[in-house]
Formats: sequence, structure tokens, C-alpha cells
Amino acid sequence: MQAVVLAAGEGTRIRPLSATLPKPMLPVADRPLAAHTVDAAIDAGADEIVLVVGYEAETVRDYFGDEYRGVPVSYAVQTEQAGTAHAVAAAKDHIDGPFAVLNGDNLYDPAAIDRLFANCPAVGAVEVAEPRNYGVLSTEDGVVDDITEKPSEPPTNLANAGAYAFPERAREWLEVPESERGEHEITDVLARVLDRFAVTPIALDQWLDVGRPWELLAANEWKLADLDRRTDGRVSDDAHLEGDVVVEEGATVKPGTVIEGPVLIRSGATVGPNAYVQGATLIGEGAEVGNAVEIENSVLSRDTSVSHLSYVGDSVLGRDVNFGAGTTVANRRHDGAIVELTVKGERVPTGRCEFGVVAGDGAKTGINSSLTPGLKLAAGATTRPGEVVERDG
Ligand code: TTP
Repeated sequence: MQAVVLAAGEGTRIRPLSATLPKPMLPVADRPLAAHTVDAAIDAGADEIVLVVGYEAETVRDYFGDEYRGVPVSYAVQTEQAGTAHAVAAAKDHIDGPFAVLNGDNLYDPAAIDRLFANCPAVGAVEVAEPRNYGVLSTEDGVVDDITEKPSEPPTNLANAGAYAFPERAREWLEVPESERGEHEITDVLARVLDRFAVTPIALDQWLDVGRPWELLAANEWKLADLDRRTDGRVSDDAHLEGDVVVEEGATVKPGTVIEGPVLIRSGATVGPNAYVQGATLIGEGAEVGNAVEIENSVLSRDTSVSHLSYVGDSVLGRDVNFGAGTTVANRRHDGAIVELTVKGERVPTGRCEFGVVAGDGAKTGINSSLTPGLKLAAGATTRPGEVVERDG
């Protein structure tokens, strides 16, 4: 079966991390987010991957090339982001037989993708506590018979997980009218399939839609938990590694450093001396964690540097970020309330009592900067030495 993977979106809600990288290419453990989806499709037996690209398309092409893990990869360009059905329609000329559609910004339980492919026509379903916020699937006699967007009285608690295995005939049903929110939506294609085919619901044990910065942190927490301890890089005899810590070839851990996994230290990264890294943490390729720095439950993207005597907790730092010596991130409010973050101009609860900052590519802090919880630094932003930063900059 062919797998059409949607990766054309800009990711406006995850800004500033998507300033120069499309959301599907943001790092999740040792791969970009979309590679986890493509890998799940290949493991389930996909014989061709069709990537729908648009925003910053070249980054996606550079990573996957024309062949990925021995499976041919082709590209369809969606010039305007007019909806998920519009995105699949952009790939129509590539489709030739039954096909799966997966989101390049979702993490799926890989075993469920296997069952999805084996049971075509099928749709991924995830049990949620609050179905009113989702597309909700109705079922009868073990078959999906309807889908309703954000119903006030949900018929089930089965949310549409954005994973579809469509019969070849669905290729003719991709041109759907605009929905109320002005997009051509894949759920309207699914509705047409439901009218004519018995569609099996496939339960996903785990699923994550990565839309906002803290969901990228959650994606890393999920995939870093799957690490198995491995040391291929240089680890000082005077460093202490506990739990599932992976030190890739070409990475260095200096004396006096303590690392409590799950932690992934990617090739070319340097940690220490005397650093403390704990919680689910990704130290990206070429990143530097300096002397006596503490990093907790965070993502440091490639070539980012945190200088001596700094603390970073529950934060996501983009590429080439430079935190000056003594930079301190506060990741908890005095009142213990859930930390909020600005998403498209509105303060939104992250659902986390511990959340630090989000820094776009190339942001730099002056020495002894103090950053308050739920702060965003734009790509290339700078702070002054000793500055207490309380507002997004
Ligand atoms: P969204 O998360 O709704 O859109 P987005 O990725 O652009 O992010 P944001 O809302 O923050 O701006 O998209 C869901 C998936 O569908 C995602 O994998 C991107 C893909 N998509 C397209 O490929 N083309 C489109 O026109 C749309 C709307 C989405």
C-alpha cells in the first residue's frame, strides 16, 4: 500500500520553532517528527511513500531523498494550505491502488499502523476523555458509520486520530467542498468512504498530535522513553550515567558529569565537565552543555550551546541558540498554577505546572539572564546581561 504523509503545513501554532523548519522536521529523539510516521508506515509494509510538501519543502526532500530505508519516496507539492483533503488531492497523480493517509506531525502507536494497513478500509481511533474537541467516530456492529466534527453530544469517546487506509476508489472522492472553517477536509473524504464501504476502527493505544511547543516536549518524552542504554561516544571514567542514556558516536561526556536517563546525546555534542542532565532530554547534534550546567526535561536542538553555570528546565531550544553563562530558566510559578504560553496571540494553558521557555533558532541570552516560565524568545532574539525577561521577545 502507498502511504501519503502530509507535511505541507507551516506550523503557525508552534512558532517560533517553525521559523525556518517545517513542523514535521522538528527533532523528536534521534529523528525528525515526520520520520517517526514514515518509519511506522514502512514497518507496516508501505511500498511507496508520497510526501505532500509545501512550507520549507526542501528540508523535507533533503532528509528523505528519493529512497528512504529502501522504499521509494516521491513528492507532491501543495502550493496553498487549503486543507487536508486538498493536500491529498495534490498527490492524486501519485496514487495508484489502496492508499493510507497519515499526518507528518502526529506520533502514532506503530502497532496500530500495522493493523490499519492490514484492515483497509480502516480509520485510526483513539479513546479520549473529552470527545467534544475532536472529530468523533460513531460505530455500529464494529464498523464506523459516521464522523461528526466537535459534536456537542458525542455518540462515542472515539476520536479520529488522523490515520486512514482508503480503498483505491477514494482517489475519485478527494475533491470535497469547503467546510465551515473554509478548508477542504479529509474527514469529508472519509464520510464518502463510510457511505460505500465497511470501515474498521483501529484503536491506537498511544497517539499525539504535535501542534504546540509543549507537545514537542511530550513527543520527545514519549520517544526518549523507548531508548536502550548505549555508549558509542567518549564518556569520562569520572562521569556517572544512570538509566537509559545513549551517547552517540562522536559525542563527549566530560568528568564530573551526572546523567540520569532517558537522555539522548547526539553525535558531536559535548556535555560537562560537572554538568547534570536529567529527565527526558535530547541534546542535539553538535550541542554544547558547559561546565556546571543543569538541563532537565528539555530539548536542545542541533548546535545549541548552554554556557557554564546555567539552568534550563522543561524547555525547547531551537537550533544555534546560545544561552550565556549564568542564564536561569524558571520553570514553575510561585502559585503552582499551570504555566501558559502565547499561541497565535492568546495565552493558552500548557497543561503543565512545570514549563520553562521556548527559544527560536539563533536566540541569544546575555550572561545572568533570568527567564520566566512560559516565555517565548523569537528566532534571533537577544537579551541583555542580567536582564529579567518576563515578556515574549
Ligand atoms: P495542522 O496541524 O492543522 O496545520 P499546520 O501543520 O499548518 O499547523 P498550524 O495549524 O499550527 O498552522 O495540519 C494537520 C496536518 O495536515 C499536518 O501534518 C499538516 C497537514 N496539512 C497539509 O499538509 N496541508 C494543509 O493544507 C493543511 C491544513 C494541513
